[in-house]
Amino acid sequence: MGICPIATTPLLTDKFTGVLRHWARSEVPTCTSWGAPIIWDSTFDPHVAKQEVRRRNLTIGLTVFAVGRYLEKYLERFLKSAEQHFMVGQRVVFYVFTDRPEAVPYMTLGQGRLLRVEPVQRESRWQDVSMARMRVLYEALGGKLGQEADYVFCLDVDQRFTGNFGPEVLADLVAQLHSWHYHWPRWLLPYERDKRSAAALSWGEGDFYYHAALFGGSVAALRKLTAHCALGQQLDRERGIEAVWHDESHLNKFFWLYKPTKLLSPEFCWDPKIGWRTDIHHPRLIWEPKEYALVRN
Ligand code: 2GW
Ligand code: MN
Repeated sequence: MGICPIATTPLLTDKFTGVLRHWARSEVPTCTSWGAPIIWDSTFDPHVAKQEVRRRNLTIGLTVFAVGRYLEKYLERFLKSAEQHFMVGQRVVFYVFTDRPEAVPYMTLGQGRLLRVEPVQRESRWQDVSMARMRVLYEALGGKLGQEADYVFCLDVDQRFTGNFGPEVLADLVAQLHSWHYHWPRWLLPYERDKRSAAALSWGEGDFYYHAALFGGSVAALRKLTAHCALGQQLDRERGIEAVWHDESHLNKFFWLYKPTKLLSPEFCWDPKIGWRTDIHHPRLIWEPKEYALVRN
């Protein structure tokens, strides 16, 4: 983290973003109250980040879960788009967690890029598929993935890259602003409010509402994040309760306690159903349409 003394006029940011060109996007917040950059289209120089990755010879991991019907429905398009747009020209390791390794589509990958398929159990409730990710990721980060990669991004599979998604997004702890909630006043944000839950935030707590469809950071930071969320979920389960937005509620609690060092604007995970917005210039990753009738039980 660099210096960002005044919330609205960051002077310096981290090594991956270069000098944040906050003046290029004066209509949107480009810095949090704790000094983390919020990156928007045209506020960063992609070359600075590329040089930093080369200099440190970094490997970037991308994890995705494709369990049950989500494999046929989303995985191939997700991976193809990632190969086209995610960390182009960098060393990348894709980790696909699935209950059917043999059904993972064959992919031709660029130089320095590889795909690993890791078997996972199939959970009977969909909420458990989503929540089990934290525990599985915690273990993977403590194993081969954690040894291979320096920085890791953990994504939902029901989305697709539509533009360059490069190393400017890297930082120790990266959070994604939720595209449906970034304009809302804090009291309307859908945090877990039940005090019995480990994910609970009281009124007045919470900075932003973050989307669990994309988070990232260094291996050490993500070990802490996934441990915290997996433990919170476990405690809730023992009490017979479940947070309103499952793993996302626990993630939001974690980011309240441990502030992310970089935030990505909703351009980095946009829902096209929202329609046209003046502050969304260049969506780089978009949600795929949902067909709940088909995929949810
Ligand atoms: C999930 C819900 C209903 C039916 C199936 C599944 C499902 C999810 C599945 O059958 N197979 C599977 O691999 N998944 C994985 O879990 C997949 O990677 C998917 O992207 C992820 C999260 O489920 P998803 O994308 O259906 O949930 P969303 O888009 O409503 O996600 C938000 O809220 C979730 C918690 O309810 C998570 O926090 C998620 O990260 C958020 O984006
Ligand atoms: Mn999703």
